[in-house]
Amino acid sequence: MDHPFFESIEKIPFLGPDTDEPLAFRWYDAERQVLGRPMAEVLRFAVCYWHTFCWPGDDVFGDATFARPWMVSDGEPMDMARRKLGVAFELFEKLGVPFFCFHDRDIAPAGDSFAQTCDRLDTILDEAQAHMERSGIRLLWGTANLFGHPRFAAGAATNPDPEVFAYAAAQVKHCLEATHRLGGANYVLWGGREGYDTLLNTDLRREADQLGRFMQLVVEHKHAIGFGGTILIEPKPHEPTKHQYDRDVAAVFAFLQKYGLDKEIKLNIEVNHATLAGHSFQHEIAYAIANDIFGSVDANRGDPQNGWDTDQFPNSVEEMTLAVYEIMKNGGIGNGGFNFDAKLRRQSIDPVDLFHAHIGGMDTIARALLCAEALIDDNPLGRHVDARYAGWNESLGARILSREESLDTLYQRVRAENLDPTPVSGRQELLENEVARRLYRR
Ligand code: XUL
Ligand code: CO
Repeated sequence: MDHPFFESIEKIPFLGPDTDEPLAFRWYDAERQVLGRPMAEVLRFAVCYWHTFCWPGDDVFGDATFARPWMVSDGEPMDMARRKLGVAFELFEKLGVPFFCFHDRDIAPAGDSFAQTCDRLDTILDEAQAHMERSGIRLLWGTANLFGHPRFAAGAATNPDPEVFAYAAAQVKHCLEATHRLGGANYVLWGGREGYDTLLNTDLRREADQLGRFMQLVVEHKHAIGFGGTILIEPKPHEPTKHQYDRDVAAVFAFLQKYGLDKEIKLNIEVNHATLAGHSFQHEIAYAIANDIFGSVDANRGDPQNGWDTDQFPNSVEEMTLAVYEIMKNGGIGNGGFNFDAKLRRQSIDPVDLFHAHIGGMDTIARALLCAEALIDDNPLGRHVDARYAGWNESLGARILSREESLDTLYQRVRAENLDPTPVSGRQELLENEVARRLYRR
């Protein structure tokens, strides 16, 4: 059929910032050394199967707009999955991304029974594995779709019916093992419908315990099969449910601690989910790092005027720089990566639009990385922060933290020494200028 599908498109070259060629990278130069390593290794880009190959361009008001040959309505489902797989690897290879991600239902169709559904996934994943071996492209994460089928309408792990919990558990066991077989670096759990629509029919305490037990089962099984990757939860405040339990990084951290999982599970942080929760992306990254639960990134952004998950490709170097700075100054992306869990706009109907979208997203993040590198090398923010908190390394601060002081001794000291601390400037505007002058460096 369609091999190559993107017929007129060659492998995307790096041509540098001055090129007029639209199908080229201006900033993403896989080999360029940044922070002591090649950019490709520092960023670990991934393309997602879901939006890129499975979303047909429909919305609640209108039909599919993308004419993709693997989405024809009378097609045999396994043939369609194979077509999609071939085109997917063509895109990954032409973009030169090192990783991809999938939901089980994105990559292989459901069957008539649970057993057939599992067999179909295994069959397609065997073929995916052959593509991976041939191309060297690796799996950043796998995940199970526990939200699309009507059986999950009232949640998966948090469903009032334990049989739905059992079904979800069986699906995750199978998908986790498949991810392990493919050498996946992580396994993601996004609580698609783990939340509520109305408290009138919801037992919050019970649902939290169900979700806690579910996550414990996943972690126990990870260890039982020897999966060395990281289990990641992806927070989101709402959509599809009115209130999702994994609301934001702070909510997930509290949940993990309550169920004894904070050393076992880390977070996959999505830009659009952060902003929907009323946070900046930088905040969510920094909060996760500060609590040792940062794992990976879904780099898709929202629209500042829209209050829903628009899943757009990143295009703000400024927003990305601050988040990439947080990540890089704290040791980097580690086992995670920058995944584009992003959608084209519905009118972007041409196959080439998939390239424009990913090139723009990769260039935005690559450029942000260069700005972050300058902020790390020159260290204007770090120096200011160190100086700002210096008192905590010295006698009084150190004594407070090491429990040598009580309320009473502090009272005596303030009284005896007549302490009268002087306010100091936070220098916010200066620091904003320090960031601004390093943006858009070459
Ligand atoms: C949904 C979302 C998912 C997760 C994986 O908003 O982001 O694609 O990344 O299930
Ligand atoms: Co996501």
